[in-house]
Amino acid sequence: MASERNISQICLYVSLLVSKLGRNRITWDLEIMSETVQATAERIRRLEVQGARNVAIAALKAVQTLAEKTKAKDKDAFLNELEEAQALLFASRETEPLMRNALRYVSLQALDSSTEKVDALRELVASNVGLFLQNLEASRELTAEIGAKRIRDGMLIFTHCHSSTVTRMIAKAKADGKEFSVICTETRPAFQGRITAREMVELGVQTIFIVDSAARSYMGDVDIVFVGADAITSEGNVINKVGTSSMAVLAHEARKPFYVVSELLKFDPETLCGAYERVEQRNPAEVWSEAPKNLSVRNPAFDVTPSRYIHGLICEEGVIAPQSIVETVNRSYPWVLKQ
Ligand code: RUB
Repeated sequence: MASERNISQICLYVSLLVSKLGRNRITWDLEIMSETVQATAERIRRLEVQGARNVAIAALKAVQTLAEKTKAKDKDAFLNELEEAQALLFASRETEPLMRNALRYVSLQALDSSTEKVDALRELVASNVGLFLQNLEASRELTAEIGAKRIRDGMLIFTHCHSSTVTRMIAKAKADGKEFSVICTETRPAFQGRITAREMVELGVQTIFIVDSAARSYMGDVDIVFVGADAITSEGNVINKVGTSSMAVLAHEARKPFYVVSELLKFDPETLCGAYERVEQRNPAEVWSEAPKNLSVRNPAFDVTPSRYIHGLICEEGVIAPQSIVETVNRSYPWVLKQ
C-alpha cells in the first residue's frame, strides 16, 4: 500500500501535471487546432464514438494526426498544440480517465524529451500512440481471456449498456465453445444496449433484450452480471453508464455475482488526491425532446457503484478486489501515479 508520504508526493505530481497539461484550460486557439481534433471531439461529444475505450482510441488517433500535420516551427509551439488538443478532447466527455491517462502519457513523452526538433517530436508522438494502442489491445485480450473463464456452459449472463471490453470477453467464451445466454438492457436514453444485442446475435449467442426497468424481474434468473467501466476511483468505486449501480443493488439483493470488466487505466489518479470523479450531465433533450416547458429533465450519463457491491474487477492483471486498484495500477503502470 502506498505510504502517506508517497500519497502526498503522488498528489503533488498529479496536481502539477494537471496544471502543466492544462486540463481545465478552455482558451484554445482554433486556428492552430487541426480539423481532425475538432471533428473527433465533436464525434465523441455526439456519442458517434461511444464507450471509454473507443473514445480513448479515437482521441489518441486524432492527436497522432495532429502531430503528423503540424506546422509548428519549434518545440514550444508543438507542445502548445498538443496541450490545446488535449483540452478540447478532455472537454468532449468529462468522465473518461482512460482518454486522459492516454493523452497525458503521450504528451509527457514529448514534454520530457531532450530533443528540440519538431520532426523528432512528431515521430515520438506517433510511436507512443502506436505503443499505447498496442498495449490497450493486449490488455483487452488478456482481460477477455481471464474473464471468459468465469463463464460456464449453461449460464445466463446479465449486462447493461455496451462495453467493448465485456463483449470481447463474451466473444472469447463463445470462441472457446461455451454455450450460454445473455440478457441485455436497452439502456435509455441513447440505447447503447442495442449495440450489445446486435453483437450478441451476430456471435450466435441466444439473447434476451429488456427495458432497463425490467431488470429486477429477471435478476433472480441470472447467474452472473458483467458491466464495463468508464472510471475507477481510488476507493475502488466504479463509474459506468447510468443504471449500473441499480443493477448492482439488484444483483446484491438476488445474491448474484457482479463483476466489472475493465482496463486498469480507467483508474483516475486525481481521485487519490481527493477529487470527485465528475459525472457528465448530457442534454435533457436526449431524454425527452419535446418535454413540456418548465419541466426539469435531468440526464446524467453515468452513476457510481460503490465497491462493496462489486465481487471483482476483471482486468489485465487478473480478477482483483476493486479496493486494490491503487496498488495494482502502481505495480503495472507506475507512470500514472508518478508522472
Ligand atoms: C458506455 C459505457 C461503457 C463503458 C465501458 O457509455 O458506460 O460501459 O464506457 O466501455 P457511453 P468499454 O455509451 O455513454 O460512452 O469497455 O468499451 O471501454
